[in-house]
Amino acid sequence: DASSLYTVGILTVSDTSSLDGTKDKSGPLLVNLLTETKQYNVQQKAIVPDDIMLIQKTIEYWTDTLSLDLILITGGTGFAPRDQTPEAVTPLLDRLTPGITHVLLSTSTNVTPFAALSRPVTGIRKKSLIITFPGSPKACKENISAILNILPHGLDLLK
Ligand code: MTE
Ligand code: CU1
Repeated sequence: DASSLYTVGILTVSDTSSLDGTKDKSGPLLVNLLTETKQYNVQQKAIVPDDIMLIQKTIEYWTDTLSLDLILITGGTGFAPRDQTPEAVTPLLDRLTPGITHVLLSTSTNVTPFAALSRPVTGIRKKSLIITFPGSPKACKENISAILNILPHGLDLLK
């Protein structure tokens, strides 16, 4: 039943998608990939522009008030001046999870050397695991595939 599923929030960070939600392909893709495992209940979905305060407000609500098990964030991890997802997420983390960050980067650079140009941040705030992905659907699919097997055990340890 739904109460045994891990609760999830999916946050898309993109100036473009925040103005026109139909432009967001990565958020819905992540929802589908998680839902089809039948282990996750995506309770929250949101799109915000590349704005540190709006990113942080959303994460704080999902962690501190809703206590979601898992928060996936897509977009804003690159080098462009507006890419500031890592800077928004990092100060909110109680504990870093460098092993997950390592898996994201090592598997991704096997696919494309350009993966070195994303700046993933992963960690724990209160009881929530927070993971950032790049903005493209391709990168999101590669990243979630790389950690899907280890996620449930990690989430169980957080309870
Ligand atoms: N990671 C994976 N797994 N696959 C990819 O195709 N693209 C890279 C990188 N990470 C990519 C990837 C490229 S080309 C860039 S510029 C950054 O992610 C973009 O990150 P952003 O969309 O969060 O700004
Ligand atoms: Cu790129």
